[in-house]
Formats: sequence, structure tokens, C-alpha cells
Amino acid sequence: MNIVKQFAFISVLHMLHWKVTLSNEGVIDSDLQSKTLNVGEAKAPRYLLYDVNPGEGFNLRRDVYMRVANLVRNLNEDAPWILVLPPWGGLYHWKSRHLDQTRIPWSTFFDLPSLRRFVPVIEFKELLKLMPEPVIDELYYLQNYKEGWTEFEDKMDIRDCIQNPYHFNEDRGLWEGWFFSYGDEVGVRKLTCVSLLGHSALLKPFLLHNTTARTVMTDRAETMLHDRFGDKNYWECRRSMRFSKALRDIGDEFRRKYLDSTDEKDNTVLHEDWTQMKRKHGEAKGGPYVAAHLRRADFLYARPKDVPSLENTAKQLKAVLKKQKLKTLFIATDAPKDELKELKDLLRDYKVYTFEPPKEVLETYKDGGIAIIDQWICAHARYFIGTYESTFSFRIGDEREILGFDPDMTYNRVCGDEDKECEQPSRWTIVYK
Ligand SMILES: Nc1nc2c(ncn2[C@@H]2O[C@H](COP(=O)(O)OP(=O)(O)OP(=O)(O)O)[C@@H](O)[C@H]2O)c(=O)[nH]1
Ligand SMILES: *[C@@H]1O[C@H](CO)[C@@H](O)[C@H](O)[C@H]1NC(C)=O
Ligand SMILES: [Mg+2]
Repeated sequence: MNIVKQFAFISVLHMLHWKVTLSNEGVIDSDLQSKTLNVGEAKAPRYLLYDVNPGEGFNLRRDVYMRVANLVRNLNEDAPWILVLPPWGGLYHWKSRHLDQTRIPWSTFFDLPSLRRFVPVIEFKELLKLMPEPVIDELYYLQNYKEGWTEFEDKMDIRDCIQNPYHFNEDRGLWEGWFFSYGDEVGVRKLTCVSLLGHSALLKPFLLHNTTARTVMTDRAETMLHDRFGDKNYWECRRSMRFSKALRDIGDEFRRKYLDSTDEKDNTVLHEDWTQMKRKHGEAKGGPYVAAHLRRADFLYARPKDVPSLENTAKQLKAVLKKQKLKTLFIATDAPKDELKELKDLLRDYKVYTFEPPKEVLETYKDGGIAIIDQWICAHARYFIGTYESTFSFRIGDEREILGFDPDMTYNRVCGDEDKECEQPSRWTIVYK
């Protein structure tokens, strides 16, 4: 069965399971419905929810999504499973404290039809509407092996909890926790700790055979590793993670208005359907500007050797601009305003731009949306230079691989003050087969 079609069945199926009345109301397309009935009765879909260590940032969370999405894709080879998208919120880096930045749906940031071309997904809010009561059947809290490990081998075992952030509410008979800020509006019937060493594929037989629960959540999902980092499946999943159209449009408008950059001129036209889009390295030209992602804030003390002073940063950027024969620089950074002003002063011979969101853009798309717009603009530059080991910079690199840039124009970083000829980033180049 064609995979896209299969997902259509599944999404209809999950409606049929809990909201049987829907079909009587004629909401479901009759053609789909008849197809569904062919395969439907036997297997109702199950739902996989997940969460990540609260300390992790936006860009690592995007990576964890990929590990879980690949697991759900594998599960679907044997039985219908739907991935439940954990609402965004409570991230340490989202500094606009005047905004409520919780319960943000994935559709604010990503294009759901694109995600669904890889794996069936629904928003958590939609799951709540489907469930008879807001109770998740089982939660598997992933942890390491208490005794550690000497030789790497794939293994998983049910173990006592080393620690876990959930607590049991005797009155409700349910486990309670953060649940994407839903707190005690939601609960879990059964909590089990699982020591895991290895790849996300390990969970497949377990989920298929060791539990029959309809709704299963795994927490600390970052504990599972990518099945095969950088292979075809990895890149298919990455390609499916298209940013929402609204955010792309804002970035494109900024490129057009200030950076003399349009997809037609720059050879970066996006195919509406990512499964149909395949670019060769060097096909994309990019807009006539250099983009720099300068991660500072906590990196200044977390990685002092790899983050240059502002003066040295300006010096390195000038050298790049000169070499690329460009006069325009776009900067994406988490640096405070005074640092950015100082940097702009040091670069006053060039046209330097930053994306300053209008109030209503910030209010609608929050700090996560602004970060995406910054990434989108960086992804379309002729030349990109990022920050050492920043996942924010890595995600820009992937985006440029998808668009078809020459890797020489992507895998660059600013060097620390004491490290003039620093090692350049590893090249995670795209593969299609
Ligand atoms: N708008 C904007 N936000 C940024 C920029 N750089 C960092 N941030 C913010 O800071 C966060 C960076 O955290 P992560 O997403 O964890 O990426 P990282 O810290 O670079 O990488 P890790 O080493 O994995 O923590 C982003 O999610 C943004 O919220 C930037 O250039 N523009
Ligand atoms: C899953 O079930 C099988 C068969 O009963 C068992 O051998 C295995 O240990 C179980 N897995 C875990 C992680 O408990
Ligand atoms: Mg971080």
C-alpha cells in the first residue's frame, strides 16, 4: 500500500475508534470511508506520546522528534500507530516572559501536511478531544542503566526508577506531572521505568508485543538514539519537517525587502511536496548576502574557548564578506541588545541586518517563531557561518542541504580567540537513497 494512502486510512481510523458517530454525521469522505472499512475493523490505531528532558532547547527537541517519528514509521509497518505531537512550552531560552509560551501547537511552527507525508501525527489537543477521558494508559520513563555500561550494546529492561518527576495522586489513582503544562488536567494510569541503552528501534517490539495500551507515552525520549544517523530515513524525516507557511512567508518577505533575495533569482524555489523535491549540491545560489548565526548568551560561559570576542567576530565576518565579494550581512543571534549594537558598530562599513519582529509577529509566533524566521533567512544566504556545536546552527545546515547549497557555503563556523585555524563543522550531507 502506498504510504500516503495508508496514512489517510489511519487518520480516518483513529476518528472511527473513539468518535464513531463522526461517520454517521457524514464528516468523513465517503470514498475514504469505504476504503477504510476494507482494512478498518481489524486494527484500531494506537497513540504514541513523548516528552523530552525539560532542560533541552528547541533545536535538540526537533532532533528527538526525528527519533520518535522514525520509530512510529517502523511501527506502522506492522500496526497502525499515530504520533502525538507534544505541545511546545516552558523552554528556558524563550525569554519574552510577558508572553504565555506554553501549549503552543506544532502547527504554529511546522507544516502538518508535510509532517504527515512521513508519519501520521496529531496534535495533543486533538488527542484530548478524541479520548473518552484525559487519561493516558501507560507511561514509560526512560532512564540509563544505574550501573552504567562498559561495552555498548542495544538493550532495554524494566527497572526500578532511579528518579522520576511524576507523583502518584491517591485520590485520583493516577500519576501526575508536567504534561506539557496541562498538569493535573491530565493523568497516567500506569508508570514504569525502563533502562535503555541504544536505538529507537529497540522500542518497536516492546510496543508491539509487551503492551496493548491504546495510549502510550515515553518520557525522556532523548534517551533513545537515532537508528541510523544521516541515512535515507533520517533525511526523509528531516525533509518532512517543513516550517509553517506563515513563518516562511515572513522570512521571504524580509529577504525580498532588505536582502534583494527571492527564490527565483536565488535558485531556491521550494517544491510544495517535499517528497518530490530533490536538489543537487551547488544548484542553490542563495541571496547576495552572508548570514552568520552567532550563539552567545549561555555559550559565552558554557563554551568560552569556541565563542570569539565581538571584535574578533567582526574581524572574521569582514574577512568572509571580502572573500565572498559581498557587502550585505544578516546576523541571527541570541546576544543581548548592547552586544549586537557594538558588533554592528564594528561592521559599519557593511549593510548589516537583523530580524526585529513587529509586536504582532512576536505575539503570534513567540520566541520559537522568531528563531525559525532567523533560521529561514540564514538558510537562504549565499554563504553561511555558524557557531561551534550549536544545534541551532546545525538545523540551518540541514535546511541548506535540502535547498541544495554547495557544502563549502554551509559548513563554516567562527573560531574562538585562541584558535585561528579552528576545525570546521562536520559535513552531514543529504542523501536521497
Ligand atoms: N531568534 C533567535 N533565537 C536564538 C538564536 N540563537 C539562539 N536562540 C535561542 O536560543 C535557543 C538555542 O538553544 P538550542 O535550540 O538548544 O540550541 P543550542 O543551545 O544552540 O544548542 P545545544 O548545544 O544543543 O543546547 C534557540 O532555541 C532560541 O530560542 C538566534 O540566532 N535567533
Ligand atoms: C517483552 O516481552 C518478552 C516476552 O515476554 C520478554 O522476554 C522481554 O523481556 C520483555 N521486554 C521487556 C523490556 O520487559
Ligand atoms: Mg541549548
